[in-house]
Amino acid sequence: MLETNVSAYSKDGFLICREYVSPDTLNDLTKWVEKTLRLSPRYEDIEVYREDPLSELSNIRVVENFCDVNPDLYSFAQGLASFIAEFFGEPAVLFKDKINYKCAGGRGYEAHRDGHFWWQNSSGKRMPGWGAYAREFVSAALFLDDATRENGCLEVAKGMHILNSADIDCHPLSIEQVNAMKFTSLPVSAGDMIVFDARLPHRSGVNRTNQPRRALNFTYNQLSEGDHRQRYFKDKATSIAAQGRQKYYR
Ligand SMILES: O=C(O)CCC(=O)C(=O)O
Repeated sequence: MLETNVSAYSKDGFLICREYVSPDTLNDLTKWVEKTLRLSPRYEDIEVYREDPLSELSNIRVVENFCDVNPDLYSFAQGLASFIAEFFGEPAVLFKDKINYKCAGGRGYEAHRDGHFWWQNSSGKRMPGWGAYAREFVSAALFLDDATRENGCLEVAKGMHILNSADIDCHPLSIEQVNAMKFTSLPVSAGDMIVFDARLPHRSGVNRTNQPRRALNFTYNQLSEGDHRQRYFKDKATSIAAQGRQKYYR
């Protein structure tokens, strides 16, 4: 990868990789994602979050932890790790696998930094978001459909991934912080990928079209800080069991 891309990523907190996959690969990924959604009721480790967290009948919003039952998507994610390694400057390992299935009419996401929340471990101890596992995370959102302003493309606060003293620990963003930020919409085409620092504030709007806007999201940490994927999903399930599903754990 070009050095200029890595330095733009370091400065802005994100990088758009246009046409990251070929139309054939895009086709395969879309098929594998649809297969995962069909398979999900059969595997209790796959986490399915719905538009209405309290109704099993409402539309799927997010599906997580599917790589173990979908070897095709797992091997894609592992291949992507060597690309992501260039942003870390050292080997990367998969931390989290997620499908954002923004269905027609699907809700958006309020401004947030990924991994910035508190959760409870099995002993009831309050834990600091993703900081409990590693220091840095890079996420790749690979779009299976065009993402437009109308269907709720990603919006980012450019350059705001560099934390200052107001960004205490892993507290979620305050309303004052969000109001002081300028968000830029990032419309992209199917097959494009947005790589971003987990600390980059981002949000997205409602899908106001009659088609889903699907994206595959893979998050990585530096391999030198350990492989935490299994433990992360296990902890998350424990924390949800204790605190309920209404709260969304990114
Ligand atoms: O896919 C989107 O619209 C945004 C998703 C997001 O912000 C997240 O999953 O943290």
